Amino acid sequence: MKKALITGVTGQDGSYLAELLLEKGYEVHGIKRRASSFNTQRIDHLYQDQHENHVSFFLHYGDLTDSTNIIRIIQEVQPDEIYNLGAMSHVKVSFDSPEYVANVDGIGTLRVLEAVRILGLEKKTRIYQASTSELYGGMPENKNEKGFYDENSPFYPRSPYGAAKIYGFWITKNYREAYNMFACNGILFNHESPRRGETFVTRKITMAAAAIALGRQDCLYLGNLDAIRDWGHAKDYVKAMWLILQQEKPEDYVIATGKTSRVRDFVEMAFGHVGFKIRWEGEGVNEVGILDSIDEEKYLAATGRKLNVKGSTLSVQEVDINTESDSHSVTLNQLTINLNDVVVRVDPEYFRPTEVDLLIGDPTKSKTQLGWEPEYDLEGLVEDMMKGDLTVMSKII
Ligand code: NDP
Ligand code: GDR
Repeated sequence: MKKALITGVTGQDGSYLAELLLEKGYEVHGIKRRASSFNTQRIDHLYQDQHENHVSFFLHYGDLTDSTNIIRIIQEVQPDEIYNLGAMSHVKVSFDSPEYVANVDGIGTLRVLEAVRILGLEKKTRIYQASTSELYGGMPENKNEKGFYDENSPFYPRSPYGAAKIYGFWITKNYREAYNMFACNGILFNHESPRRGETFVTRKITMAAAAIALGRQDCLYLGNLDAIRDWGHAKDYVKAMWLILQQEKPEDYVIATGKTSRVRDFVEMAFGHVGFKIRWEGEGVNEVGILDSIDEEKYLAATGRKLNVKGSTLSVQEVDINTESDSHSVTLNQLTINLNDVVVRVDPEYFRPTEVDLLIGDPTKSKTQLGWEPEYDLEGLVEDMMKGDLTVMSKII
């Protein structure tokens, strides 16, 4: 039975990767941070009672800022594969805590590599480093002749996060060359899912579209509507991580879809899932997204609720039956949504001091060498996220 250690196991990718490796018959160990409230929601379904026989999923308390802890866990586990996914991964937040990001995302990578070397596991343990398209910084002149970023494109990070991750990238490559370690970078472009952190733009949009459609929120505030990203599904991307460590030779790979969309396109698709058509008006910080029309059949199919239309007011009647109180109360909620209401506004608070305008990756090497093929396209991704968030929002009263 192969053993894998995942840093960042409680995050979006860590949870999908743990599922994948358990399915493949691995013994999976994950590092979680001590927090004052629960932070294991994404992996709770994988929990196994440690007193049972044949346990294959283990969690260890730890932190990438703590070398002794990293060394001890790696010594204890003796992993065949380490996936270093732990990071402060929010680009905008990295401008607020640049030193911390350098410590976790940059030096944290060194701590993992150095632990493997100190413990003499260079020949045994393969290491995957979660590198990122943020390394390219969206510099137009650095794209290849086909107009994509690939494994040979120069880097130009545009945030403390990107600057920390570039150290992680190079130190991984250096340990591979200096000590003959099987250490690889996956340069992954944006990937999302129903488990995506709630402050990343896609999840923020799908949560708000679901909440607005159910009458639980009035308006979504966003930053740069014209940022362009290459969005894939996290479930597909963790498969690439695994494939990278199964190759004969350690190499770096770009993982991307090769297709782009703007933030505003994602907004239109998410609202489109519930039958809402958005009309954009105004310019710059004054631009707004207005609810232009509603396709009632799509709304019914997505939400299971029927709209009552009266002029430009659409209402949904909901019945909440509260069986927890002694009186078993029944409440009728009248939710109203008005056509021509502003449902999206720009808030400059979400602008970044330096922005990455456009990212598009060239997946040729990963498709030909790894045989990697994503299953989800953008429509499938949006559908999966909207279904997830409509379920979540339907439960909130
Ligand atoms: P998440 O933000 O969802 O998860 C990050 C994980 O790192 C969480 O488990 C978090 O723990 C953990 N973590 C944070 N700080 C520390 C620390 N000091 N010590 C140990 N663990 C820590 O990120 P994703 O799952 O989306 O991304 C996984 C990795 O891939 C990250 O390194 C990210 O930078 C990188 N990446 C992500 C891309 C994407 O589009 N998703 C694209 C390219 C790269 P906790 O739950 O306690 O906060
Ligand atoms: P990104 O993802 O910075 O690409 O980093 P994010 O979803 O945060 O932003 C994507 C783009 O959308 C614009 N944007 C907004 N972003 C957020 N978060 N909130 C908003 O309200 C908003 N409005 C517009 C941003 O300006 C940006 O251009 C993600 C992370 O997962 C990194 O860890 C990873 O390395 C990269 O993807 C690849």
